Amino acid sequence: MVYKNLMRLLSILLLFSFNAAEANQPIDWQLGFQSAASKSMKDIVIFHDYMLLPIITAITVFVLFLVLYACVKFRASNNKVASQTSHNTMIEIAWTLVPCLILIVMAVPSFKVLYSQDKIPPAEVTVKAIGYQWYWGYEYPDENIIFDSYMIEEKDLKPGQPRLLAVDNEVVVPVNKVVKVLITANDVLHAWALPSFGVKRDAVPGRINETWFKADRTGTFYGQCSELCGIKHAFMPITVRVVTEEEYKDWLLEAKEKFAKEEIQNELKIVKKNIKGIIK
Ligand SMILES: [Cu+2]
Repeated sequence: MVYKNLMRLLSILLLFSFNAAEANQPIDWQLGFQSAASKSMKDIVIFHDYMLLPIITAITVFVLFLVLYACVKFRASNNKVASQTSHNTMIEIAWTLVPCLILIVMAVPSFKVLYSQDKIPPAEVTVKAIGYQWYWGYEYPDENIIFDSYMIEEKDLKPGQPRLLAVDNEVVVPVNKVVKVLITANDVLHAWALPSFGVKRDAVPGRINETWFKADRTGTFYGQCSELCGIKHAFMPITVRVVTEEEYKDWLLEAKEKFAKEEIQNELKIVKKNIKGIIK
């Protein structure tokens, strides 16, 4: 009976992890990571699956064994006279050194992954993300493009658009190109995070953080603000659409007209002038 239940639990767990591997967004009852779409994320998944998970499992099983062993071996009914042992130098050295060694073994690949994320290769596309309460603003500094990206309300969702994750204006980037993301905020702390790319950076007012990713497949990827930033923190999602080189060029042509930075700034100036005129 116990064996049957255990197998059932295992199969459910496996099912969840396969499901998660298919999606570029969180799914119901998900366990584990979202599917990796960049080398950084693949490194993180390998580090987690083949190093952290086995170590955690081994430690948990070992401690469980010790607890059970102590419960049975040293139970009161079997030990009428309690043992007076209070020290064992060998054991004390071992339980200090072994965890140290485990930490050192873990640290080496961990730093490797960390530094590979930190070192930004020459960027082919640069995107600036600015966190606002409660939406993201984007700029393509080299392309004279600027736009805001708001979450789509539940009642306005089209089929296929995930609730709380889809936005009106998506970030569009080409596949297999190094994208540098400059991240800042205009009011409070936010964080730009996209699980499939293994990217998460704080957006700090008055400071520009940077990160990068190189998406290795096309698709629409979803992330969320990951720093508690106020009442609508949960409603400022991030959507990145990874497209082919040609599609990206087409989008650029379109976006340069639709989101032209100078035009928007000129319009703002006109509005400001008009307001001043009205006030006068
Ligand atoms: Cu936020």
